[in-house]
Amino acid sequence: MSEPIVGIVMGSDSDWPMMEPAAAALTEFGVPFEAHVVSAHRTPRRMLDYAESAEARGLRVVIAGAGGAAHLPGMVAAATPLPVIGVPRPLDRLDGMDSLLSIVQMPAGVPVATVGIGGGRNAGLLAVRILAVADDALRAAVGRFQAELADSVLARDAALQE
Ligand code: RP5
Repeated sequence: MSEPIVGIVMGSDSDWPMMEPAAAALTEFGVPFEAHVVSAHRTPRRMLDYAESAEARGLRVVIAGAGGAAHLPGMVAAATPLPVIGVPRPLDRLDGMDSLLSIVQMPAGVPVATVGIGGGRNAGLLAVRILAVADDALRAAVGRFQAELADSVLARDAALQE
């Protein structure tokens, strides 16, 4: 397998069901990735080591998912020049609004591209699009994916007419 160019990190292994669709999207497009548990609160030094070494290790995009006081995406973005995509996890309380606001409302200068609550798949697809900016073959694959998506909607509409 090729060296990973996308890093998926999550605050807990309990986040994996939300993050697995991100991994699945990357796999669909043949993008090599790694996935690790890296907690901003429980393993802060590990988080900094991960973020600070990410670029030199060959990563080009980081996808970070967390719930509650979800500081992981923002703190990773603070410690790497790579684009960071944040995925807010809905926990039992507050329906993920706390996670969303913790991730999306970043101070100017430290951007996190935040997807919707529980939006693991879109995070993976957004990472693919970011990589596709400098990769013609990947951009063509994104175009085919979009055409298939449109076809599937038309097919469902046609089924409704039967
Ligand atoms: C966050 O706390 C994690 O990202 C997770 O979403 C949440 C709960 O973690 P666990 O208590 O399930 O390990 O840091």
